[in-house]
Amino acid sequence: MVLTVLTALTNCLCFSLKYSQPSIVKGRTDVVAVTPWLAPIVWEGTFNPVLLDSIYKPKKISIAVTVFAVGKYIMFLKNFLETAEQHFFVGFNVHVYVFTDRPKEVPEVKMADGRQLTVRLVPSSKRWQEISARRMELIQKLIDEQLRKNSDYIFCLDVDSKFHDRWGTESLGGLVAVIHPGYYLDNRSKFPYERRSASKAYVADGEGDFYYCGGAFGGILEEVYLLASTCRFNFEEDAKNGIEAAWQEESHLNRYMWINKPSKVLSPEYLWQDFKARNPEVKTIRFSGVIKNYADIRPNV
Ligand code: 5GW
Ligand code: MN
Repeated sequence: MVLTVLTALTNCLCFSLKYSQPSIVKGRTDVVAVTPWLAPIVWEGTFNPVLLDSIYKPKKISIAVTVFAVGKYIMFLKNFLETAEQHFFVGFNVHVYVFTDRPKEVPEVKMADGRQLTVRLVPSSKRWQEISARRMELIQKLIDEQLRKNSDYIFCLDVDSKFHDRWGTESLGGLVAVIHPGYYLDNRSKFPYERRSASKAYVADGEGDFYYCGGAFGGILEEVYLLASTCRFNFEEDAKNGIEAAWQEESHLNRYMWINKPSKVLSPEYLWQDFKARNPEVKTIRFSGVIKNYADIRPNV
């Protein structure tokens, strides 16, 4: 008993923290902060960042990040890494794994103590669909070969994006998905799910909860491992049958999240798009996709 109490005390610094009293009747009323399967939907104003950090700090967690910068997409990496230093899990152990075919062009970005970067070489590819197909496989391999030894959580993020505000411990969960900023006000019939039943990414009419981003997902290693291996398998099955889902791995991810409900859902604050005007319920933008000139950056397809 004494031991339990001691452990409980050392496991959370929140007992010594002064913070405003939580309420179960007052809070944000303009957004929904919980899914019908009782997963939190993380919006600004629904959590206390200082309290959350104090809960996770003594656990000495490590967060792995995967980011692909293949071909000309290497040009986005500097901004991504520099802004991650300012906003992504500041004060925690973060290990960024950069997958690139241009290791010499990986920028030198000064990282704080407890943060590091590793470059993993990938072959160049003319067709994005090939890179995309291999992304899940490479994430799976990374978890197998490296992460089980040194990481607790993983986030897989698009490189053509940057951080503007805190992305931290409030985002941690078993299986974490981000709501796509382009569709969250729409009826599910408008979601760009894969609609052909021949595809393993198929979502039927009248099905689907939300439309999630392919550009950011994460969670604990084992959950992301299952996601990556399932999406990879389904992607390859489709390829064998000569079918490619409407939005490639994003379609497979959406199918996966329909079957396996995420245990934490991040609001579109966690992946906005720079070309989109901010809606009133979006009180802060934490991470956003930058505007890109497709003709400049994509290989010829
Ligand atoms: C993407 C589309 C067509 C051709 C090439 C690519 C591509 C994507 C590429 O040449 N190199 C590369 O590293 N990527 C990675 O895939 C980047 O991490 C990128 O952020 C991610 C997803 O592709 P995006 O960002 O172009 O997709 P959208 O849906 O965010 O526009
Ligand atoms: Mn992107």
